[in-house]
Amino acid sequence: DNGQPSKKKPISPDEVAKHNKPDDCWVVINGYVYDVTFFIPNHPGGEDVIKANAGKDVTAMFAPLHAKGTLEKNIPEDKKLGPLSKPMPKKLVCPPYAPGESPYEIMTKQKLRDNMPPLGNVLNLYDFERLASKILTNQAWAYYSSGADDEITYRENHNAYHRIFFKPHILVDVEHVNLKTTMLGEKTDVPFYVSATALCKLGNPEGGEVDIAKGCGSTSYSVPQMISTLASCSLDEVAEAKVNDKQLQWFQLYVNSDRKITRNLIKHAEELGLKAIFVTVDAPSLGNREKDQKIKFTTQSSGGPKILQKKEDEKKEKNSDGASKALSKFIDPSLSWEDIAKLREITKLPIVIKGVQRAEDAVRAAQMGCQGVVLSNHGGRQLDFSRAPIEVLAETMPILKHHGLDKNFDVFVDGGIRRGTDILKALCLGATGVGLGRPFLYANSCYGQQGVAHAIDIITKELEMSMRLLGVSKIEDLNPGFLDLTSLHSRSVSVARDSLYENSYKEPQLAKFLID
Ligand code: FMN
Repeated sequence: DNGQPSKKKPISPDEVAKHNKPDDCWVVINGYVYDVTFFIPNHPGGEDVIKANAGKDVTAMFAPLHAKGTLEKNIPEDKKLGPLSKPMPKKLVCPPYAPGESPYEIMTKQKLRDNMPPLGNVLNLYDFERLASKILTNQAWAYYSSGADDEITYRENHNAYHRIFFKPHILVDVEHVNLKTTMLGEKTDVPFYVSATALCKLGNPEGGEVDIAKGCGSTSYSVPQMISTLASCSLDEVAEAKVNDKQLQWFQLYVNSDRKITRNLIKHAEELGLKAIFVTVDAPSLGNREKDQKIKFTTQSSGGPKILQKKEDEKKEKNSDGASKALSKFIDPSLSWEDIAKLREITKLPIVIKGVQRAEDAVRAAQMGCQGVVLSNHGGRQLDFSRAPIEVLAETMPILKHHGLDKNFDVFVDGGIRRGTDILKALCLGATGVGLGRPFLYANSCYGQQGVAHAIDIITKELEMSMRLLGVSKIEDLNPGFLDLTSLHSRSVSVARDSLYENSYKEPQLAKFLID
């Protein structure tokens, strides 16, 4: 269904094929013909990709990157030309966008996709990551996995958890462990949520964020989902995909330079029953993600590798950006605390500032009436050498307490959380809840809704077991006294090697494909 009215006359493939020039450019999307000539200079993904595919059916390239409704919003009526009378010939149908990949690589990845291990073989969140690294397109893998610059923060986010150890209590009745808690005034079954990640359709072209919504509501605990401004499904689609009424959804807001657009987005999120606005403030300019930039949003006609031959080609290449940059041009770099105060006035929904990296800013957010903060560095994708959020949490909670702001103010953390013990450490330090980004992207890319549900099961079971072993049966009983924080700030500690131990130790293996 292309969503377009059918009163216009059908157009033949031959006619479409004639309009194949930059100054006369028609394309077919979902069986409907559009004249996109006027839009070429404004296309956020760059001009080249449209110009190179003039006169073709571009559905397979378009779908993973654009939410439903994108065409309705951006193409005026007179440029919606009419339905296609019959399918375009094969040579004028673009393959899915896979820059830099040979047909052999594409085929190999498809073969692996057809031989995914049963979900029961996936025991931890790293298994999803390894499988995803083998089957995702180069573009999706680069976009999802990249961190900024040398990826020091990306790795530090997780490594910092390794510098905290537990001090368990023994002989506590832990027969029943309760993971229920409250986030932003709403009851939740578990103290974690799926954090906002853009472009979920890059990895799961059919389901995207909709499959995450279904996965979040289909286990015995329902898990909150934060939906990105840059989601590849529309907000309506994701909201509709909720499985049950108690399922929480939140809206992640990138503030647009055009505030009218931002106001409309917030209003729409309210109408759809989303329960909070998370304003992301750590991306006034996009971080330097080099893996992502190397795979550019550029011309691709055959699905084969792109080889630059001439100087002119290099010049053209300059205009195109990596996926992140291409999508984020609208984000307002002038955003300031005054804007947050204005946002406070236009919605009654809780406002949470996402991307706080020092205690003073958490205090300021609390003082100006925000309901919470996410201590986050965007999964290591923005300023390299930002500190790990868990370290910032340990610094922030005592300061909030000192100002009497630790009650009725929610402090979330995200970045590098991969194990139940990571969550437990954050909860001991006073976090209300934690967000996971990439693990759910990978689970969704490999197995869709079932993968998301399985990831939830894995992390919930890990958390429950770790709590039991720590000697705690409910979240409110957790406190920093359970942790040995001696090494938290020691970013590198030199210890003597234990060669007997190391040589006899066998590394655990990640999940294998059936044809490994
Ligand atoms: N954060 C946002 O606020 N908005 C986004 O659109 C967004 N897109 C992301 C896309 C990708 C591929 C990734 C990996 C992260 C994105 N984030 C975004 C950051 C996540 O919300 C979260 O802060 C981060 O992924 C947490 O780190 P983790 O991936 O190690 O769990």
